[in-house]
Amino acid sequence: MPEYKLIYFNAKGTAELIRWIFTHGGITFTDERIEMEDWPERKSEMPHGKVPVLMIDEEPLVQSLAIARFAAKEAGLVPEDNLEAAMCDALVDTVNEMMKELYDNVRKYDDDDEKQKYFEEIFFPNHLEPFLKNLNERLSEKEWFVTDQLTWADLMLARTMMQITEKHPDCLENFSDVAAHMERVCEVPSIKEWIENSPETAF
Ligand SMILES: N[C@@H](CCC(=O)N[C@@H](CS)C(=O)NCC(=O)O)C(=O)O
Repeated sequence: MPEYKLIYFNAKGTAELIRWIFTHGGITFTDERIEMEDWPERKSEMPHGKVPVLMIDEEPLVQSLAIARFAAKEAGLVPEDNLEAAMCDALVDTVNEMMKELYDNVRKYDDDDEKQKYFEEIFFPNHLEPFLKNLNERLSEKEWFVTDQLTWADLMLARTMMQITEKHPDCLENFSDVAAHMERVCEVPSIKEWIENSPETAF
């Protein structure tokens, strides 16, 4: 087994899914967290000046989703079946695209009230709500999103729903099956233990 070192900020951000995947797979990794004040001098060490970076022995792997997919394969969280694996990718890409839309827009506003207004008046009705309706229907019939077992797509979904509900606690009010899915993932013993013991961070 190679040595894994995941380099990111002292934050959850786009690294937390990768941490969940390694943890769930019982794969040992070094969780290197860079403090913001050290970033200017560390940035030039990273292949594209960005994190997360996964060092696999001496080899750097970049891009959070490429790293997560790699880790998920190592952890047995990607289905063997090609179509089921693609279904996982499709959900992960959809969630990622939606979150990019959210972050690209909220960063335009300095004021928290304006961010909230954008969320309530634009993001929720146009992006999140239609997605949740679809998802809720599927999850009313299935325990896990793609197969009858947990995949990395379930982890991506639950992690993202946690992130959203931390800031907007009511948004799953009408989507009880999505809320139940998030709770189900958080009750998986490995994930539960990680959540309980991971450091408090600003984001
Ligand atoms: N598409 C890349 C984006 C990488 C990225 O923008 N990372 C941010 C943190 S989430 C970063 O390194 N920001 C610091 C900087 O650009 O100096 C990925 O998913 O890994």
